[in-house]
Amino acid sequence: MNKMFCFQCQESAKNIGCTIAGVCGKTPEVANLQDLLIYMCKGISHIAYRLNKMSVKTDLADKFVVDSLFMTITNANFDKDRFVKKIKDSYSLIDSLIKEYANNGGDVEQLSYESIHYRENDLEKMEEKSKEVGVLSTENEDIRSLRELTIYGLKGMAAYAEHAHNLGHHDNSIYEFMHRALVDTTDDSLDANYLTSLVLETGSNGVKVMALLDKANTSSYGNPEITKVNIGVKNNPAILISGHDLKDMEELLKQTEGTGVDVYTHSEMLPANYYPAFKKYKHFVGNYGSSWWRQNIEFETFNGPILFTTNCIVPPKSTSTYTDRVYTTGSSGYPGFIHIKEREDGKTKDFSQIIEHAKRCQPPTEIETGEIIGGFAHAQVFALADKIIDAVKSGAIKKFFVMAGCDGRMKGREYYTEFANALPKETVILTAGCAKYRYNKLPLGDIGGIPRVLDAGQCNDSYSLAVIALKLKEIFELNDINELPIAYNIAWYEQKAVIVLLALLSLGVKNIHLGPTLPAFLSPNVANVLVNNFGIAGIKSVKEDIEYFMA
Ligand code: FSO
Ligand code: SF4
Repeated sequence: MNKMFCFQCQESAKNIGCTIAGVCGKTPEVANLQDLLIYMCKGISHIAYRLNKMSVKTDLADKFVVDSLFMTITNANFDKDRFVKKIKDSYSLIDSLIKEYANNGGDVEQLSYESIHYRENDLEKMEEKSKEVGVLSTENEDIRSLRELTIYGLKGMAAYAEHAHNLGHHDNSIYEFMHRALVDTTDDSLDANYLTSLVLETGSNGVKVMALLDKANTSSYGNPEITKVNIGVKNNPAILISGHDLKDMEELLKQTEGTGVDVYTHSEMLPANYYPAFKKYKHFVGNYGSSWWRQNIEFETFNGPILFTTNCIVPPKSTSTYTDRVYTTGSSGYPGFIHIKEREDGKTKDFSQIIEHAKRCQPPTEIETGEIIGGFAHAQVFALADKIIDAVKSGAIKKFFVMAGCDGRMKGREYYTEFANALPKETVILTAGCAKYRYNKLPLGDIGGIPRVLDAGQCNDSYSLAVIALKLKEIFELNDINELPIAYNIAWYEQKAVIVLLALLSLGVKNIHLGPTLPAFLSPNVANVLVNNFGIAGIKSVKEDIEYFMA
């Protein structure tokens, strides 16, 4: 008997599913509570969807579902207590939604989805229930595959919607879609054809949410610009900030100014260095270390406190000495790490505890020196458009390789470093997400001043890469985005990469190669649909793939 079942990320055990404990470190208890929380969200969405159809706004339900989906993303939250609380909070939210539905003339008898009436507080019973309602409760493997593919896309959407929300940017149509899609995943009358179109619709809503977040980020902090980011250290105590939330970044920089405490980014927060609004802070030193999975090593030598604003958290080892220096905020959490509370209406988060902690710590130990270059989001690339177009026309650039997505600890990911190294000199890598750490420190040079690795930013900034592709299509007067000299060799890990992939598919991008392994949640039939209709493929050897792409 399985203790749990999860197959949402690229590390899922044997590429089938984690059944004893998560390869990520998630305990069966937490995995099961996550399943139960998703089940509660489906109930909430059943009511919110009906209210939305009556043109009634459902702000609390929207926020609840977005937070919950985000909390269940791989490596975001390992804290059992937070899930128990969230599940119990759903009961009162559902009660108020039922009331509102009745007040608007809705027929409460119609609210038959089971979780709407679930009110258990006993932990053991909650765990038992979770086993009935998890992923495997859908028996048909193709329907299960399409439902989960939709839900993982929604999880990615939720992450980006939450960051946009934190910056005051909303789009109700996105929340409405999320409610409807969750309801659709519970409807046994919907067949594989319908669910396939739902998957694509999830992709087009993914484009929408990434555009919203792009607007939120750039209107708040300016357009990312070409930046040389210091990877060495200074001699002051410091805070390391990781994850993706730029509002947290802003508030931390403001609160640390003038305190003698420096700030460094880790992993996916590196692109914060590219924003004009953050570059002005003298105590914002640069980036420390590399991608998320190296944190067990890099946090040791950082010496100061670390703030997680989102995933990816790696459980500390029993020998780790940094455990008491780690803080989480937002959707992230880990038992034993201190959690910084949410903003109260109109106020900022209070990071004073971390700042005081930093003052008691040694400055970071230097692990490398030098600079990395980034900041090639759409506005910056458009500013260089003439140069790039000339290089393409003269043959100096023969092909662009979109190598966005995620990094991970699997040995097979060395492929991406080898691939980048082996690419012909007339190629340029367009990257976003933590995947970049596999090649952003390689001496790959430039083509007439254009670096051979152009980093657009975080995984959500894959949107920038799509905008760039669409612009090139227009400039070269092509009918089809697939006629561009762009190849897609994408590394995936968790559910934000799923929404990025679905977004690209919805934009008509074909022949995306996905590695290091294809998702375990794709049933053979669903994988075939993706192969036949979109040319999705896995990766082979570096040599074979380069020959294929350059042919
Ligand atoms: Fe990476 Fe983790 Fe940004 Fe993900 S740090 S793996 S796709 O959370 O979100 O790229
Ligand atoms: Fe396994 Fe990934 Fe799920 Fe963790 S998130 S339990 S590694 S499939």
